[in-house]
Amino acid sequence: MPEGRVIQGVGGFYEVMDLHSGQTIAAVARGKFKRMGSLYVGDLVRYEMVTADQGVIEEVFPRRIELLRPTVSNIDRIMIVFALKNPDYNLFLIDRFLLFAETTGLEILLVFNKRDLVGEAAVKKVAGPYREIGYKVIITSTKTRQGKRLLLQEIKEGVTVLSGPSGVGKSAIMNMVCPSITRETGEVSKKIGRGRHTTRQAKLLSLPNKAGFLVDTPGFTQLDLDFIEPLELAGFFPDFRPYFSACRFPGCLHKKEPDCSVKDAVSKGQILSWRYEHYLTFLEEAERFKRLRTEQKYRGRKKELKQDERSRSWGLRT
Ligand SMILES: Nc1nc2c(ncn2[C@@H]2O[C@H](COP(=O)(O)OP(=O)(O)OP(=O)(O)O)[C@@H](O)[C@H]2O)c(=O)[nH]1
Ligand SMILES: [Mg+2]
Ligand SMILES: [Zn+2]
Repeated sequence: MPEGRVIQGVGGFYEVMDLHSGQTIAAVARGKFKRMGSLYVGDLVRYEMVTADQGVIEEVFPRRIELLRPTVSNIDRIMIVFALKNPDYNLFLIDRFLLFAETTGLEILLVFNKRDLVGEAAVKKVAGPYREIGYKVIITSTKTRQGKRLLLQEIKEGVTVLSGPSGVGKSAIMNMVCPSITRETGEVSKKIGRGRHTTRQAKLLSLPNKAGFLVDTPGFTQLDLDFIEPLELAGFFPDFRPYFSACRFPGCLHKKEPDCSVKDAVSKGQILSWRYEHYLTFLEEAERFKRLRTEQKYRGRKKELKQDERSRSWGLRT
């Protein structure tokens, strides 16, 4: 039975790309998957053709990883996009996106776009520290097409999720690397007949080589740190990792503890002080959620309290 990847799904109709030929077909799901939401974009499936141009999805392979907002499965890489200018980047927000990306364990690509709007010094100022930490950084401009080849090289295989604040150029970057976007959207619309309602759904866009896929998403901006254990937080800062094993206390949170080698590295300039300050802010947030979790009444009213906590933390974050 042929195998494919779900590219898009709207109201029980799916677009599936055959893993072997790269051809896309329209398909419906077998009874057991009919319930909305039981198939994800990104799912790897077995299907059968029932007519010349209509398939039926018979089986779904186990998912490697699921992203829930929006629902996408089997992601390989997270690409975080910020603009060098207009809108100006914000180091705290970059670190927050990086933190969420780190918790997934996926490969991370950091892209600074709108290179045409700034000089060399401005690029170095932000790209330098992140490269030093060890992140893969690519500088792009969709106006001059700078960085296009390097970027394509990095994303040529697997599924890449684009994430980043509004207005940084995510859609422009997708257009730059996938010039066929509009054509593909047109094809999908014809096949499943509901094209105009698809824009808010997650959708995989295939690169010209049909081996790499992109998903546009507003990303993690509204996520809370409620799933991160305070003690695990420092592990998501690759620049802290060389130091913690030398802290005096095994449960060191690198906050006020004596003989903390992370704090020591900060004072010697081996860890950037703003990275450490952001860590402390995230730590506070993670600790607040941990306290909430341990409060008994939190269990019964998990949702309401989360909502409440979210509105309070907005105020603190600015
Ligand atoms: N100067 C310059 N402008 C760019 C570049 N890339 C994108 N833009 C412009 O920035 C604006 C926002 O680009 P989008 O691609 O819509 O940004 P986005 O990240 O998709 O935004 P959302 O969809 O709101 O999340 C548009 O006016 C683009 O023309 C670039 O490299 N240089
Ligand atoms: Mg966009
Ligand atoms: Zn420590």
